[in-house]
Amino acid sequence: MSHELILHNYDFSNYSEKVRLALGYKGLAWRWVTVPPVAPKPNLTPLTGGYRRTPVLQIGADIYCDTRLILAELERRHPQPALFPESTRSQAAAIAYWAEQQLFRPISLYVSGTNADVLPSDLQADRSLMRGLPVPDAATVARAAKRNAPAVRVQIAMVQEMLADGRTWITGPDVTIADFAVYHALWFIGGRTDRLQHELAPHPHIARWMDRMRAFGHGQVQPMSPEEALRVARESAPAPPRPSAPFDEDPPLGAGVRIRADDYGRDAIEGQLAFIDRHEIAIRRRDPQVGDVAVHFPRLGYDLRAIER
Ligand SMILES: N[C@@H](CCC(=O)N[C@@H](CS)C(=O)NCC(=O)O)C(=O)O
Repeated sequence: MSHELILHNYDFSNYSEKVRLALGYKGLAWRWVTVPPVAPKPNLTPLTGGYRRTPVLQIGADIYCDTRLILAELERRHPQPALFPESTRSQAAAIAYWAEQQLFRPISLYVSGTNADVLPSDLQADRSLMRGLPVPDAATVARAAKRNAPAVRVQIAMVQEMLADGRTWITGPDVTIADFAVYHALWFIGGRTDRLQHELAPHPHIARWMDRMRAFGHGQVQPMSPEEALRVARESAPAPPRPSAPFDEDPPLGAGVRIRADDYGRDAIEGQLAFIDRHEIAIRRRDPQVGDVAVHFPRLGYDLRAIER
C-alpha cells in the first residue's frame, strides 16, 4: 500500500501553492498530479466522489479535500516543524478564515479581471457556473476587477500593519497556518503577471515576510500521471478510521450521508459516514474505477446530512 503524498493540483492555483509551501516547510517528498483548472475532472472525481475544487491530497485510498484539512493531516503525520503551535492556534485559525473568506475574493476578482488575457479562456465561465452565477462578458469582468481594487488595497494595508512591529510571522515568533493563508492570497497577485505588483510595492514588511515564506520552497517533488494516481487508489485500501467523537446531532456512523461545501463548488458527495470528530468528517464510498476510498473533509465549512437510501 502506498503512503506517498500525492497532490492533485495545477500551477496557478493559489490554494495549491498554500499546500506546496507547507510541504516545503515540513521538508516532505511528494508527487505532483496535474488536474485541469476547470470542470470536468474525469481523473479526479472517481477519487473524490464529485468534489471538484483544487487541491486534493491523496494518500493511498484516503482522499483529503480542502486545504484546511490537508494542512491538519500533514501535521498529524509529520508534526515537526509545527503548523499549529498551541499558543496561537485559535488566533491563527481566525486570521486564516479572514484571509480566505474576506481578503481572497476581491483579490481573485481584481487579478482575474486584470489578467484575463493570460488565463484559460474558459476560466471565467467555469468559475461563474461553479458559484451558480451567470457567465459574465469581458466588460463585466473588467468592471468587477475595478470595483474590487479598493477592498484589496485596504486589506493589504491591514497585513502590513500586522507585520509593522517587525515580527517574523503573522502571529509573532512562530509560523502558523495564518502565514500560509495570507501568503497564498497575496501570491495570487503576482502569480501570473506583475501587472498588479504596484499594490504590494508600498509595503516593505510584506515584501520581507513574503521572501521568508517563499524560502520554504516546495519540498522534493516528482511528477505522477493521473492514471498512476488512480492505480495507487485501486491497489490500496483506506486506512482504518480512528475512533470517532461525534456530537449528539451528528448522523450515526455507517449512515448514508451527503456532504457538500457550504460556500461554492457545492457538488454533493455521497457515501457512508466512516469517521467524525470536532474537526473532520470522513465518508466511505465505492467507485467502479478505484474501489473503496475514504474521502475526508473539514467539519467547518461543509454541510453534512443523512440521506434516505
Ligand atoms: N476551501 C477550499 C478552497 C479551494 C479553492 O477554491 N480552490 C480553487 C483553486 S485555487 C478552486 O477550486 N477552483 C476551482 C477548481 O480548481 O476547480 C480549500 O481551502 O481547499
